[in-house]
Amino acid sequence: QEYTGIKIEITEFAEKAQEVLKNEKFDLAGKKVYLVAATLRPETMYGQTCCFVSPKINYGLFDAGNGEYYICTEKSFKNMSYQKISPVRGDYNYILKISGSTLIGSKIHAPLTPLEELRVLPMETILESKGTGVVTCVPSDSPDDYATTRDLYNKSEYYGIKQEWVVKDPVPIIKTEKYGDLCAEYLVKELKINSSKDTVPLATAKELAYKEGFYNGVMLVGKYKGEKVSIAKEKAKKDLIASGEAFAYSEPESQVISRSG
Ligand code: ZZB
Repeated sequence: QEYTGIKIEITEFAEKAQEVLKNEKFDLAGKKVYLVAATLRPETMYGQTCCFVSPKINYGLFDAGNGEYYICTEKSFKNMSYQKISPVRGDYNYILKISGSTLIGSKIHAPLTPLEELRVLPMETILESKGTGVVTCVPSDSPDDYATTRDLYNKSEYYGIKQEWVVKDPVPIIKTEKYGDLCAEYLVKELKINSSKDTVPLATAKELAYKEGFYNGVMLVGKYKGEKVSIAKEKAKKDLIASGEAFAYSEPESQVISRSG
């Protein structure tokens, strides 16, 4: 499974996270800290509206070299350390541990999205075993992200977040004949998905969205506007890697639980 690791810079840590850094004597001066989100859809980064972490996962903060630091699961950084992504091969000792729950509310800057300042928000269905444990939110084209965003907006108090942190409306970025320009919203409604916990119909929606987007989708925005998704995907990935905003990251097949989680 080859993912693109998207570097999402934390521009202001949530208060609880700041305390963790302080207690661990991690001084942010001169350093850049990124959440690394694993994606199979680099061409959709134009539609990011937040970054999800799991409130149940303990992440590590790792030295990625050149004053850059990554937040992701230990297992994913271990894989990275054997893929020339980190400074020392096979060295995956974390500098500190930080729980997803403390990161929620942090301000971030993500590549390609026109929305300047986004937030870190909770997603309870993130699998610790897959990718980096960090998921970038594209509610226009990912049914899981659409359903989670809707739950977060409608029950912000229950989730312990501020409603104004949630970008309510997805940004249209890809058009298909079948599902229009917001395929995730279309499919969530079509399959009558009520909550982000409806995992079975959400897995069906994800498969349908992947297929239709890849084979019949056309970009509505960005450098590859008007091009087919199947073509824009590789180009967008190359661009993000060339600009230093992303890297290729593979995961051994045996570590992947299932394609749809
Ligand atoms: C942005 C994005 C935009 C994604 C989209 C999908 C879609 P798969 O196919 O099962 O391997 N993801 C990554 N890591 C995790 C995790 N640990 N737990 C839960 N979800 C995770 O899934 C890969 C996709 O699942 C990744 O690509 C990521 O969301 C999410 F428009 O990144 B994606 C139709 C899907 N559309």
